[in-house]
Amino acid sequence: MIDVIKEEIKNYVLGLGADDVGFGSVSEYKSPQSPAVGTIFPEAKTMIVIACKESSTCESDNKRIAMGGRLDIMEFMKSCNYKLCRYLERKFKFKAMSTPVSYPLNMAREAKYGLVADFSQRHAAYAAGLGNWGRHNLIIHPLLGSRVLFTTVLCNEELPPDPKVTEDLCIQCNICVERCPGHALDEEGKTQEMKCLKYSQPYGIAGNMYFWKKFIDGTPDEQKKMMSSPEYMSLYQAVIVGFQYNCFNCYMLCPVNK
Ligand code: B12
Ligand code: SF4
Ligand code: SF4
Repeated sequence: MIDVIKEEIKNYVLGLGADDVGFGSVSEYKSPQSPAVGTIFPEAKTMIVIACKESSTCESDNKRIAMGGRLDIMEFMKSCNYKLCRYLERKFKFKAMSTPVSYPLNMAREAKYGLVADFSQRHAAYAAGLGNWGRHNLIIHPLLGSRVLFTTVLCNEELPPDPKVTEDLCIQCNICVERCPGHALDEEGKTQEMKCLKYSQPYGIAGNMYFWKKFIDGTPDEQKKMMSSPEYMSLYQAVIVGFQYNCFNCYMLCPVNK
């Protein structure tokens, strides 16, 4: 019976248009930095992880267009989360909670000011058999490759987990390392976040702080100029729209099942 329910859920998620779905046991979620799942949802037993392949929009040299594609996929995944939660609650009377694809993030010092998520989608994807880590510290899906995002719905029912992907999917071509403009991947097994952020989010929090520090130190004339600069307008746009990614290289250039 439980296998039939799992199959029904799987078909429902694929019917929404997602590329893949995996089931993982909460006891197999082993994120070294994010808090325990029990602090989010004490009765959680199963992680239903959704995988969606990003379209070729991320290849555009026009980074606003590339980012628009990212916003499309995030909207879509958020809608999958909500629909799946309601489906589980309505149809099976499970209790379900969704986790963010990206933000909101914990901006406290212990979460490195937004660098450690309340729920790590990569560790969930690994536990749910949707892939394993490549040299770029991202999850490579066996069929969808690296260019894929994950999001998770937690539920209080024990559903049989899918087997983990154990084979090494990374072909060690080193493209991700060589094409990282910030040299953020030079050290194996670790992304140097600040080096990545400088290139991937020039109008993120660090750019914002840098701008305002310069503003505070400026003369009234300099301040006036700064208020009408493209930097200020871009920071304003980022505040309205959310993070604006300016680099997708490691994610988009990985040749595995591109
Ligand atoms: C904060 C964050 C960032 C930060 C910090 C990155 C980081 N070091 O984790 C910054 C802004 C730098 C960033 C950059 C990017 N991010 Co980001 N990010 C997140 C976010 C919101 C939280 C990640 C987190 O909690 N990190 C802290 C913890 C988990 O990291 P950790 O414990 O140190 O884990 C490391 C080790 O486990 C290590 N590791 C390496 N090898 C191995 C092997 C094994 C066996 C194990 C167990 C672990 C392991 O990998 C991890 C990273 O260093 C997630 C969404 C989410 N909620 O999960 C997206 C997420 C990780 N980002 C994603 C993407 C795509 C990107 C970018 C490509 C940006 C872009 N343009 O899209 C770059 C890629 C950078 C890179 N190569 O690492 C995707 C990755 C999808 C995938 N295929 O794996 C995610 C999962 C979003 C999503 N919902 O799909 N990101
Ligand atoms: S997103 Fe860009 S800057 Fe960040 S690690 Fe990947 S290639 Fe480097
Ligand atoms: S680009 Fe090459 S080295 Fe980097 S993760 Fe992909 S296969 Fe591995």
